[in-house]
Amino acid sequence: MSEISLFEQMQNLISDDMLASIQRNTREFSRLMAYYRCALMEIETKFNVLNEEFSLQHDRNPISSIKGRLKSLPSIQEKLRRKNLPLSISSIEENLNDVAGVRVVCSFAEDVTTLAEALLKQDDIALIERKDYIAHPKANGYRSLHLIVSVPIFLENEKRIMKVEIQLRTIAMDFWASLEHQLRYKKDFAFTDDMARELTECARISAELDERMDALRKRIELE
Ligand code: 0O2
Repeated sequence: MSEISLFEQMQNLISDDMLASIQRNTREFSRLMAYYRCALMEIETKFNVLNEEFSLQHDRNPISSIKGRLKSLPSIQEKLRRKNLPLSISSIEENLNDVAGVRVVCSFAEDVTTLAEALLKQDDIALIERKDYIAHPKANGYRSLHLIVSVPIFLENEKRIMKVEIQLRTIAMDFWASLEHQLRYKKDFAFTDDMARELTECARISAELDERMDALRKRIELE
């Protein structure tokens, strides 16, 4: 008896119409992700340019690292389901603000504000939403400045406006958020209240560290 591959078995089960629809959606999804990748490149370049200019003027880099990421298909599906939104290509574009995300880790707390203001002044950038978790940290101590912006990308025959989520934070804020994320998602482990309190206390210490480092920077720059 000849062996039949899993793909052939699926093809036998799925109607031609359904197969064509899956292929069409896959193509459209890949195209949308390519547009988001272009938007990430635009935003990353803008921050690289600001970093370059700032380092010429002030003799130091305000940005420690810039990292872009695209949300994975399972995370997109999970978020749409959780929010009771339709699972479609147009729904992704209309309803999700964080398919493309850029994390900008800054040296000092003041750099976060300076960079955010410099970006928002640019005439091709529009601010959609601002969440200031630095002025108003989350209950667990999480701090970062989140901006949802729109940015144009220029394709061969069209201009598209894409949404990007930008998270700006200091090295200390990033250190806390990365470790908190690792601990929170540790498999088969329930966080106790005591551990949550300890993490919030660590966030307070990291905020104090930022304040002291910023004060030190100001003293050095005034000398
Ligand atoms: P990933 O993979 O990091 O992107 P919304 O998009 O507004 O519907 P939400 O949750 O209100 O959803 O957005 P918010 O508060 O702006 O936070 C979104 C992102 O901020 C999260 O992305 C995290 O990256 C980060 N974040 C928010 N709160 C915390 C926190 O308490 N700890 C840490 N470590 N990070 C946080 P996702 O969705 O988790 O995924």
